[in-house]
Amino acid sequence: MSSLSLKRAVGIPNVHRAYASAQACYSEHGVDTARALALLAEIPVSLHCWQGDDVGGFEKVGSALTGGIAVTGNYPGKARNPDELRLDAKAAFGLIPGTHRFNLHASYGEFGGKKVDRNEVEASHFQNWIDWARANNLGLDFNPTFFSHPLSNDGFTLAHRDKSVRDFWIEHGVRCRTIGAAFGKALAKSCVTNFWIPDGYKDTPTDRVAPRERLTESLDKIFKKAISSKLNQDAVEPKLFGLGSESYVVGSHEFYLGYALSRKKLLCLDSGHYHPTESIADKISSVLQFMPQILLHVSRGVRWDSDHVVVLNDDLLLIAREIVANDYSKRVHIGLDYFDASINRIAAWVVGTRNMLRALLVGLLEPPGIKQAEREGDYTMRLALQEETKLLPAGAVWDYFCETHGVPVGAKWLTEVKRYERDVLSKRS
Ligand code: RNT
Ligand code: ZN
Repeated sequence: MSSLSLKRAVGIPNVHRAYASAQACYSEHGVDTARALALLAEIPVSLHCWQGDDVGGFEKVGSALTGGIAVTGNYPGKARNPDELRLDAKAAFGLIPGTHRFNLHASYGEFGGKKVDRNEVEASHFQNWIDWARANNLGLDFNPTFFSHPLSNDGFTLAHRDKSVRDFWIEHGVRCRTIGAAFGKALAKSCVTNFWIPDGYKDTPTDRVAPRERLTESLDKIFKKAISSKLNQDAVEPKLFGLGSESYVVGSHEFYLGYALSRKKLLCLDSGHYHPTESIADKISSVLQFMPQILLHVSRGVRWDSDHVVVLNDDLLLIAREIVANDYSKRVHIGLDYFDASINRIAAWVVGTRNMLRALLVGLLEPPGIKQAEREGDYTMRLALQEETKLLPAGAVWDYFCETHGVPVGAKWLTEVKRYERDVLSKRS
């Protein structure tokens, strides 16, 4: 159980009764619920800091979000400084069962009122985050910030035609890996540092090659220094398009697939970064044939890469199922990546993370008869069992997991969020 103070032991007899009955039911289907729960408790999810303040960061007040990503909504009470963000994140962690991680962007450093540019960031600017993570038993992940900056305003960073601009961003990348390694060392939990850049063209380019050559060269410079994977692991994140890069993205899927394979990096699969009917669930077992580990950015696109809060839909269930059914949980780092400013931001964290965990649980509770049917070529049986499984009492097992991990069962967590909103968030101007 996490040490986070908001977690408290609750004793609800109904939860135990319902669990006992669910346990018996799953057991008839050959599923050991206790084993599923033990495995679920071991899977960390990395909560993204940027849901807490609409991808704002703390470099300067009111800096515009650029890079072709967008947050919509104006719900009151967003975190205005690192202390508030930590308080909010802690409130969210207190409503989420298990031991997890927190994912920072470089723009969330603490610079003591001084102007520290991206090519000057260092681990000391994240000391408060390290101390907080240690105190709350959290691992930290990291991301260089290649957007919301004057030197990214024309849509290019590491692939920029101007060498001095590239050099600025290369230095940022180099420093961010060092910061990631410092996280890993301080917390004795390896950090995943994920590289996403916005570079691309709104309209049809003539030269698709040169920017990709420049990106390869820049990345190679960033990754030149070997860093122990015990401290830091690098990931690279492809994308299909962004706002303002509709026609050409330098770091496309094929670009980074090749880069990750040839340079032994983690590939980051973001569920919003593909064609709308293309699911990253199917990509997991494909790329893991050829690389040891990957990172996921679990998100939800609605009509486009809109980064809606993750809900328990088929997409999510499939992604989670692929991870647990194939025993990939040590090879797939699960991060969340969405940002909704139209609802309570703590609730957004809690809903998305609880859904991620619920989806993993549903995968862990899959009756072995389904695989068996497929092995025997009985696809009628496979389909029938897949459908029957959908209404097995996974909810009772989930409630029991929440209860035994000292977090609210069912929608009761919302009462805590409402109280926090009244006592804390509503006081923010
Ligand atoms: C953008 C990428 C990237 C960002 C974060 C904030 O399309 O998904 O991961 O969302 O870095
Ligand atoms: Zn992403």
